[in-house]
Amino acid sequence: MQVILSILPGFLFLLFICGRLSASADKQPNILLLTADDLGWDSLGCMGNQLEGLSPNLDRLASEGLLIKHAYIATPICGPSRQALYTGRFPQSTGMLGHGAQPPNWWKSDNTNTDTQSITSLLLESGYLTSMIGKHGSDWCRFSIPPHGRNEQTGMGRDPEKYLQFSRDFFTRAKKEGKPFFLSANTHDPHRYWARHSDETSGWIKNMMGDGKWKPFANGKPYPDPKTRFDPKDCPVPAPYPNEAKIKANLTSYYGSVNRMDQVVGGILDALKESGLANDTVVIFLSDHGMAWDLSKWSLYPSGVRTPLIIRWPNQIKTGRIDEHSLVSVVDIAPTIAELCGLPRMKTSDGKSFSSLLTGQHANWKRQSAFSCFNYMNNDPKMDESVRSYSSDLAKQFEQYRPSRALNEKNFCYVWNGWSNGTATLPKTMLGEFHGMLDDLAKNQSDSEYGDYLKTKNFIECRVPEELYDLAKDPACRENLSSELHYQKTLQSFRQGMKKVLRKTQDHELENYLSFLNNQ
Ligand SMILES: [Ca+2]
Repeated sequence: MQVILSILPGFLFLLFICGRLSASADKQPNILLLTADDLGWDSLGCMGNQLEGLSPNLDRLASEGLLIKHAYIATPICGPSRQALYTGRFPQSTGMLGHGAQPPNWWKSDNTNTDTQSITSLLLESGYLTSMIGKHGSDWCRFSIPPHGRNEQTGMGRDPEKYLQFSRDFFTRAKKEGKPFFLSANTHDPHRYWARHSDETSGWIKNMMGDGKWKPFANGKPYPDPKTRFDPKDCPVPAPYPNEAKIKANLTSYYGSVNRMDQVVGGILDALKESGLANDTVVIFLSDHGMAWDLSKWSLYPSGVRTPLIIRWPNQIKTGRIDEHSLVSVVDIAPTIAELCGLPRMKTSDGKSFSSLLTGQHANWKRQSAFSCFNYMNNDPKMDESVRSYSSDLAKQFEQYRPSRALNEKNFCYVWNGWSNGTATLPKTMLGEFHGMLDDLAKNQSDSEYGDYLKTKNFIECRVPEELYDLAKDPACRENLSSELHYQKTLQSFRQGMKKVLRKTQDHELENYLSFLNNQ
């Protein structure tokens, strides 16, 4: 029996490749999963960003494989977003709702998450050599080589040389052992604090590095500055933000960090090429969510939940393919990897394998919308521990719990904010740098482009219960159409879709959503 189980993945894989992909793929592929931290969907050259020299390595990677332009993450904060990536399950299915100890005590009494699988552990069990470098955050993943995630091991996730060295050693070991590999390599760039930003202080670095031993670079930091220093006037402004000098000055710093993230990726890809394993390796790149400003990170608009998704598999995926039409959710990635590697279907995943898109068979892919949610940051564990069980008025009792649910389509974004009642606000710890700039920006009387900054400030703090945006006309999500007569049919369709997802995933906020709809 044991023999049959050990050869089963390879047998299933042969069935798979004979059916769908080129016969030249005669063994289980390696997987190199690359993630950026807090990278906006439109912050790469291949996704349309016009800043010259921003992301040469990722642009080249995209040109060598498939770029899926409409991919969406599950929740716009680091830890739970990555949990969803590895498990193929939404936060409400695993209970991985925020940072810190998860699931929280108050989540579900029946612990329905115990059968959760992770793609990492499944590959390990099937004989893959597995490891991880940089930011991770999944309690479900086990590795054959211990995770390499401490700040002194990675230069706070920002030192290209440390990533290159680790990757080189890992690929060498995989070759020596003759095993297929899974490597998850995750930069901390472009997470705040951004390169050369005034907040990037020695005190912050000291605090982040803790007691770890490290040797400073010439700049006094445990990582080098980006090779490129962009001119603020050249920096494109993402849709939600005004085209103001103060905004552009901050974006210079953000784009510098994006550029260093690209350098980290370039080093890992060089190491892969040197190893001679590149032709047998599926490289996947995505971000864990949008940039760390209000209206992006922590938000469910495309600026918060949309990500570039690049997949390269030499000789299997045609080079230079751009998929503008298909819509993919992050929960689809683990089931896709499982299929490509010949593993049995992931039973508990909320997603489906999109392997048909790799060969251009779009007709077989039916996803019309992508679900995303926000629950809480859990940045106050004591407050979290004070709540023993879930109740429908949790958002009223518990300031940091701010449940929102969204469906994104290519042309529309629908959001329900279960906590918003006109007076409740986001906790102060969730109000970011852009929010902090709004009082100052409001003094600019000459700005005719952006409108009322103080209205935006109030909106960020309080939101409204239901939002609908026509993205073709309003990519910045500034004009809420949920009350407009012309859009009622679209609104009803999203409400039906939302009910379906919440029911299917047994979301703990389902009853609150139904109650909201009953009162409309
Ligand atoms: Ca993140």
